[in-house]
Amino acid sequence: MLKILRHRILTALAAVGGLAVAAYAQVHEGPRSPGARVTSKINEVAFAYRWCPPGEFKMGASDDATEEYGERFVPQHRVRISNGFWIQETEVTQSQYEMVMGTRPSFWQSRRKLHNPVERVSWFDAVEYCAKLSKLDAGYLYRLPSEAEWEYACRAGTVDPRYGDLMDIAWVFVNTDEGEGSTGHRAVGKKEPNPWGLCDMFGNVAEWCSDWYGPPQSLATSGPSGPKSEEYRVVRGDDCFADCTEHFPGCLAGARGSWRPSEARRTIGFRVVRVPITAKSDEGRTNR
Ligand SMILES: [Ca+2]
Repeated sequence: MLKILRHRILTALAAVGGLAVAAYAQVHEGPRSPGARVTSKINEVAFAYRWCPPGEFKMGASDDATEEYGERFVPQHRVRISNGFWIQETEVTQSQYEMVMGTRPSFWQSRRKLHNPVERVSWFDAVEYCAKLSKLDAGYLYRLPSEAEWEYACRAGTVDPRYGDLMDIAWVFVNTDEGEGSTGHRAVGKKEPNPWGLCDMFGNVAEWCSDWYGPPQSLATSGPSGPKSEEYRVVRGDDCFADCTEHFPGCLAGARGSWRPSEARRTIGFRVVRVPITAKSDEGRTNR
């Protein structure tokens, strides 16, 4: 398959959040095998995405786990991802967020931490980031992943609760606790990736998903965007303060979290899904 090299120059000055931004994007796209990597640069800030192909997977956890931990797990059921999608290789960094939004909201920040994940962003902040990035990178729609897409990407074809040994793949409490004054967050992309090249799916910052957080039993019937009338939005993957003992197994592919969408916490960030504009109209997934 021929490798496709795409050069795109956004010639206009894009008015983003009142800030005039001259955007230049260079995109290299390879064959779309699972985990294929695409990179772009906007205003000298680099972004990387990995390809998640269409497919089916078992979402959630076994009956034993759901019985023991209740709503922290979705009862296991088959989900079909109808359309493939690009998902960000890492969590959104502080430098990426600052370039797009013009602000630096993170609780822990310094120039040295620009490659740490952005945190203290609400769900609405994350959605606004996606909208502004979509304007900067003409031809693509950026959005939060659905809960199903997040878990599908996290599993990357694996069926075990984690895609590797937790100490090798995640920043969590036991390998970041360095005492007073330290921060548990670390630069993104320093731990081992999953089979599709995605880093920090567990730990570092928990990640906003697009869905409302409803009773897990409703997920199999609620359609692509989840239940509509709940107060909380889904977060996945747990964070760097995760106590991953047997009795609080946050860093598992099927484990769920939630928070009020208007609140910005220093433990929650996000990563984005990138969809070509031509696929806007028919993207989505169905449960079955
Ligand atoms: Ca994470």
